[in-house]
Amino acid sequence: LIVCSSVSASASLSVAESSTTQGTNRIGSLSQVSGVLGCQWGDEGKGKLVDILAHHFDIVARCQGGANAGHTIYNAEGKKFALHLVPSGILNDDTLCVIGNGVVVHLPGLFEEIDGLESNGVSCKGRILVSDRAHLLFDFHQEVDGLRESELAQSFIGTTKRGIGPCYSSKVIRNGIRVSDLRHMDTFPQKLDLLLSDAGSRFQGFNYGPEMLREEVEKYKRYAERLEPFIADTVHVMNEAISEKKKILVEGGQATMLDIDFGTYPFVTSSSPSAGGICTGLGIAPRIVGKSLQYKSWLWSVSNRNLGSRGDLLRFAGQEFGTTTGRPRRCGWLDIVALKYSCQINGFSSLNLTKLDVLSDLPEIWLGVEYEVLPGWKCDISSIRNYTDLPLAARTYVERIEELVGVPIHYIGIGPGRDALIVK
Ligand code: 2SA
Ligand code: GDP
Ligand code: MG
Repeated sequence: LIVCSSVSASASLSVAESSTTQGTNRIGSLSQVSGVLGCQWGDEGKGKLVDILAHHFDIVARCQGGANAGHTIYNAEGKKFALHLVPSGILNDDTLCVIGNGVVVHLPGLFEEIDGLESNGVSCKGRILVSDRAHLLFDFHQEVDGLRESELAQSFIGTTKRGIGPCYSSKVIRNGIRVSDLRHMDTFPQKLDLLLSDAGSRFQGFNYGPEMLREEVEKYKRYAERLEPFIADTVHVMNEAISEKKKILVEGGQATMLDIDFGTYPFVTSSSPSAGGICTGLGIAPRIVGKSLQYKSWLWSVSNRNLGSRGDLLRFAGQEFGTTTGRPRRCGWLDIVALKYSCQINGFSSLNLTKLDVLSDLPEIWLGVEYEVLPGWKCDISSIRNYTDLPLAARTYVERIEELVGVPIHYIGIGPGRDALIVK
């Protein structure tokens, strides 16, 4: 683990840096390879922290998942951006954004995202690399995702229908098509034919014929040309960067409790959003991977289970609607047992407690450990930037979580904007 020794001041960090000397040191002590990973069921506000921290890193990389992720960030003028495949470092001009080998890439979606960024004045040229080993997620994977959910009827997973499971299935049964295959258009049609006929034989409702194959191949010939300048051997890029002492920030999609191995199976995604995914999804050795951080102030997830009126209250206060699908997110009190489990799996060295501001109107705040109840603070905290200026009840809540979990909280979110962060 290599720790960087100095940090330059930045516009995006002006609040954090002016808050306390300790705050500045916290940012300065981020290790050479750091990760922002979700501790629970996703949408903790990872994108916001990645955008804020990006200034201190040379590379921001995604290692898993695909466009099922939705990361909401705001630029210095308060303009909102919703990212799905492009890493949340893109608003910081000096950051190189890498989409690693562990990501599943839907090219129409990626190009749409890039076009949207460019039309809003964010230059992407030469700033995004896509791994030649990443798997291509086709429109048909999305269709199959929907068909599979319908087949499951009452037991459906509640996927984002972005084709994630079917694409990782193709990868694992080894008939998937990778980005590097776009460089071999002579064999591409045959590979796609195999993939489509596999889906056709599996799903009755999947209509596939030679016309569809022809159209898809033509489309991908154009995509191959457009993608060429973005394609790279990112494993080499990452390891070269490490040997040159450059700094890498890994942005997780989803979260540990949605991990295919460690999550609430089968209601999980099909990748590894926990720390292990950094190594497998980018080709970085475990000994290099340093700190991982991220947390939010209450437990929730996007799902179909009814949580009753308290969940609704938290959801509306926190504007908890999926960034990708717009679905209402399931909200509930902070689950310390799940959080401890997540800390164990990931070995987090510090936590980012987001959305403390959303609890501000509540008379009391529950903690999911024998349902401990703490007093609320009942006042607006969104303009506070120094930890010591928070009301005593808010500090008690933060410190009790640290005590229960045994990991320090170094970042506290008190609003969605770039400046709404307390560095403790
Ligand atoms: P999938 O689509 O195959 O990955 O779905 C499998 C399960 O994983 C959950 N999942 C998510 N839960 C919360 N947030 C997610 N990302 C989007 C965002 C959510 C959105 O970041 O805003 O817009 O709805 C996400 N992605 C996957 C999903 O609910 C299934 O339980
Ligand atoms: P991610 O998937 O973990 O990157 O999270 P999303 O961006 O999908 O969802 C988090 C939502 O909470 C977004 O709408 C953010 O703008 C918002 N958000 C992040 N941090 C805070 C915070 O500290 N306070 C409030 N009120 N909103 C926040
Ligand atoms: Mg999200």
